[in-house]
Amino acid sequence: MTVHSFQEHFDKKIDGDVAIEPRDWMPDDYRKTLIRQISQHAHSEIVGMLPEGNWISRAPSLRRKAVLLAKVQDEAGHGLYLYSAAETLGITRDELYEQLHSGKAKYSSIFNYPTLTWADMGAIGWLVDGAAIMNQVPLCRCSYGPYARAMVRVCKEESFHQRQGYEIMLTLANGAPMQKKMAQDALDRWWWPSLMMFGPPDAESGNTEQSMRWRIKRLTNDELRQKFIDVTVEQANILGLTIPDKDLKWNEERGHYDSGAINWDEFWNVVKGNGPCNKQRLDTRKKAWADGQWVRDAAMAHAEKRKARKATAKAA
Ligand code: BYC
Repeated sequence: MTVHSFQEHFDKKIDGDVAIEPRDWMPDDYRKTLIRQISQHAHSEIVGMLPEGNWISRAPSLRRKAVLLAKVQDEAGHGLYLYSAAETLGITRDELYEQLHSGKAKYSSIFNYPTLTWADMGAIGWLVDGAAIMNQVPLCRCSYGPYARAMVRVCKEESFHQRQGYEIMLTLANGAPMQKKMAQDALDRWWWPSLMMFGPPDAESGNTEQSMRWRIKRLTNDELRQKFIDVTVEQANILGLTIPDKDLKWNEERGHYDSGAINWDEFWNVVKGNGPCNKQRLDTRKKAWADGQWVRDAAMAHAEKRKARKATAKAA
């Protein structure tokens, strides 16, 4: 087959919604885009463990601690599926970690904000995992098979995470005035960064158009953001909390909520590494990697020894 006919075959599969699998021919740019998106997604899961991990030892009850611990462990699992999916595209795990540690690879802006109170665990589950689900459900139909399949399980777990966050918010919002105040304060701090998670507006998104054509992305950044706003406003009403946007208003004609302007300068500043916790998050990841060196060395030594023992036994 010529490159031209490989391309034609690939295009046909994309147009016919047939999954692309690791051994199939694919254009270089498709491969690169997938490595970029899947690895950023994997890094986000792993870095995303840090703001919540910060509260495991301070959870207000044994039940809350067990639930939060399970959630944070799930995020590690998501990172591992996603790193494995990225590896099927011909990049190694070491290269992926190197890109994270050197600052070359991005991870979600949301995880560069601090978790100041227990209510932040509620707000993260409700809003951050809620936004993640909105973004990831369409990714279950992504054209790349391994990524789409990983997303199915990730989404099931994220929906448990979203509920646990909402339940924390519900408890606080119906608790003492001080607890309700904490919940409102968390919503005030996490609302806008959650909207930024969906990425820049469509007009400024360099990757959306091509990713939609390749059926990697099924909905645009703005479409997903709007869907998230529409469902979340109703959830805030049930909590009796106020979304910190004075321009938020139901638009009968559009059948959607209109909302105020997002501070995109803040978003790009965080993406460029200047958010409140960027340095702390990366330093923590790099330290964890360095501290784990002896484990990797021991595992390699063990594997070498086994290999040598097997070779001796075979020779005997
Ligand atoms: N933060 O052209 P665009 C989770 C970058 S983890 C930082 O629209 P694209 C969870 C973007 O990479 C949630 N950077 O890009 C874990 C691009 O730069 P490059 C993570 C961002 O890829 C633990 C540039 O801006 N979810 O759920 O078409 C606990 C222009 O953007 C961000 C995923 O990763 C951002 N928010 O669309 C709880 C989902 N947004 O790469 C929860 C998978 C944009 O050209 N990823 N940028 O240098 C996606 O769906 C897409 O990659 C995005 C961006 C919608 C995020």
